[in-house]
Amino acid sequence: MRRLTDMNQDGALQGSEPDGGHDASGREPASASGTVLPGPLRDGADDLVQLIDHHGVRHPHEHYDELITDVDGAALRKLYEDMVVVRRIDAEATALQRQGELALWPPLLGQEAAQIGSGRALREDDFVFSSYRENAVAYCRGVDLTDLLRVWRGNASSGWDPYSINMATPQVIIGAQTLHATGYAMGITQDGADSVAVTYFGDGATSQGDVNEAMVFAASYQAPVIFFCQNNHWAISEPVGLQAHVPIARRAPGFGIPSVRVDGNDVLACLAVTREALARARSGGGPTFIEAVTYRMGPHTTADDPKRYRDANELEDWASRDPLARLATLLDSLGLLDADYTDAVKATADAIAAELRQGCLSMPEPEPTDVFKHVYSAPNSWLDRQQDHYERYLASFAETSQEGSR
Ligand SMILES: Cc1ncc(C[n+]2csc(CCOP(=O)(O)OP(=O)(O)O)c2C)c(N)n1
Ligand SMILES: [Mg+2]
Repeated sequence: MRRLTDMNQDGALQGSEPDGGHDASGREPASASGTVLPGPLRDGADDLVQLIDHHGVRHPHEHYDELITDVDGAALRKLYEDMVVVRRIDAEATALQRQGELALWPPLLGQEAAQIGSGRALREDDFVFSSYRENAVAYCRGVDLTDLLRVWRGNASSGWDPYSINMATPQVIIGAQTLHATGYAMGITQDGADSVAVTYFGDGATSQGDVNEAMVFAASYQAPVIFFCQNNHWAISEPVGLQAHVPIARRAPGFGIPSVRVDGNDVLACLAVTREALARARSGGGPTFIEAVTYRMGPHTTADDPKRYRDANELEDWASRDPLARLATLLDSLGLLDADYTDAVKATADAIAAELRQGCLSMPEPEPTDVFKHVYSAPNSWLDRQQDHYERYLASFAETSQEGSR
């Protein structure tokens, strides 16, 4: 796997790439002229859209700049604050798991820009269908912090009412949510609405039949759905290059879906490409596939130890492309990162983390029969019989203990 140190100053890889340039840097091989130019969306686009490079330098873009003209200094600061907060939420939840308060947690460390940039582009009436790692997207949707943890504490089968924040509860069956999103998007068309379904999934998920079937339907019906793939370079312990010999974004045009490859550690670029895809979907232009090239800096979940399968150098390389650090550098260069501001952001993040912890520790224990709730939306006699049987079974313990105490 190619290291970032193999790149020239422009970020272009030196030499040829045996796997079609699908390396850990997320960059394409240099073109004949030796440069890689980020370009506007086009079918099969392989160029990486980047507006803020990993040194924190803002690069003008002839196509995408017009989509973010409203992002002034205050808005950039807001994006930075969001990313600090979600990183803090992630760290707190990881700590809660280590302390035995959560059974499991899937960290998003490193993927903050992809999730905040896209999440902040959405309208309230858009609908998100995600996997388990999109906790920053849930934060953008306004999820109750305690709800975020319910499932991971083993306290509930699902965390929240999807219609309360227009986001389905996380899907653990890899890729299944892309079908749900496509079906929902087909419904949007039938309703004559202009909202959009956005589905998040990983690089690994793109090898699932569900994702491919979803793309066939989305293209056939020109459904208003965005396929937002976070290529974090790993599917648990399998590197992306194993299953994708060409950049993942190149697959979508084969289904008739335009695609774009974006620097997933650049929050501004993620915001811009998502806005473009939303505008296309709202205006009847159908689906878009976004590949956000990012990196999972932590373990797959807290049950995983990535040291067993990945090179420490790779992590180090990606740490130098950290999404928060580059935005901090940009803000600093604009004179927008003084100590008062960073202290205030830290205080906000700490307060939210404290709220998260408090919500976790004070969550009431569920009743055993809660497991029967929300299985069906309407009464079901078969389920009622099972619940009745289970209640009598539980009651038998009370009778036994009373007999024992006589
Ligand atoms: C249908 C299905 N197959 C396998 C699994 C086991 N599994 C859980 S996570 C995962 C890897 C997913 O990788 P990716 O799509 O890249 O998402 P990431 O975890 O990197 O965010 C697998 C194979 C599953 N949950 N569902
Ligand atoms: Mg992955």
